[in-house]
Amino acid sequence: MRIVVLAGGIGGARFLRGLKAAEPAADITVIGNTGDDIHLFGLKVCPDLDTVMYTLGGGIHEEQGWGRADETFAVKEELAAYGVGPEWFGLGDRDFATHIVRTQMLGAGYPLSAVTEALCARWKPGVRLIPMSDDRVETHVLVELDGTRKAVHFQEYWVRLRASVPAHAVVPVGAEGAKPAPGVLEAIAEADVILFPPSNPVVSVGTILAVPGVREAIAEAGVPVVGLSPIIGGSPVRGMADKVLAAVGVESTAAAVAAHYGSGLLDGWLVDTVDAGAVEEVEAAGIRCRAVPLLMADLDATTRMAREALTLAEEVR
Ligand code: GDP
Ligand code: FO1
Ligand code: CA
Repeated sequence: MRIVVLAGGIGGARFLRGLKAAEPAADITVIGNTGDDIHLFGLKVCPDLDTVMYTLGGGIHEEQGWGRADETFAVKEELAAYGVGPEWFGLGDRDFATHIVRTQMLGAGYPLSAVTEALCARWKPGVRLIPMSDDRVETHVLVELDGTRKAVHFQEYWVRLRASVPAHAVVPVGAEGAKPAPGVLEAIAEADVILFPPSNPVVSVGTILAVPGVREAIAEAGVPVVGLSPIIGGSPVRGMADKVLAAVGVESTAAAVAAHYGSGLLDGWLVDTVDAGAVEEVEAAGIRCRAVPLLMADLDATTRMAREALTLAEEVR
């Protein structure tokens, strides 16, 4: 079975672990969000690609969900001693090596998709990880700071400001002119099923869908498209997805996120059992819906979620 997954960072990566366990023989292609990417200290950092790569490759800091296990911060401390920041972004020594290799290869002329493949040769994530585009796309957030509106990089909004200031818009800068990376449209066209993991609907899956051609390819693939809600009981399980949903005018409920994707894109939607009351509303909107436990508490629970998503895909096929 060929499965395509549109993934952000932690939510996508953890779900993929369950999917691999549920379908060990499946051929899984992950289309990764690169709107979170940021240039720091002259290096290109791809948080969501790295989170997927480290999580599936066994290098992730498990509790934190991003960055490397057994990390140290000597380089960051030395940079700070020179007065060089940003001090608010925690790049560790082990992680730095990844960004150095990536930046060196990009400088030598390799596209990000080839660089990602090279990095994955070390981590062996057991999936094919492709960035959504080789072109630069950077999510910016229009915020209100000290009474004035200003666009800041998504990482500044998320990590430095902790999404605590009003956000008026989320803009994937560069997306309109970006081309899907080699293999993205092909994987979608050849998929047997397409899954939206419980990733951020705005700044993860939404950004991937903003690359021209991706949404159309999914709609035209003619195969089941099934998503899992990252919102349980009216709140994100972790992070501040409610803030970016509000910025695009979407309520933080499992049903509203399904409606945001829409029946033109989604065939099936899983909500958590606490949101069983939303099933009728989602189905009335033309999306098949089931309520099942959606907390990725451990690998077993996550594996069951992946099985439920594939079962729902068979039902709507
Ligand atoms: P990020 O790039 O690291 O923010 O990760 P993603 O975009 O892939 O996923 C973030 C989303 O994952 C958040 O909105 C969370 O609500 C959701 N999430 C995290 N853990 C869980 C979980 O156990 N169950 C569900 N249903 N969603 C989760
Ligand atoms: N998230 C944080 O909340 N604080 C950090 O200092 C931080 C550093 C960081 C470094 C590398 C990396 O790959 C990810 C990192 N993240 C950090 C996570 C990440 O940037 C964001 O939480 C996600 O992209 C949100 O979607
Ligand atoms: Ca992210």
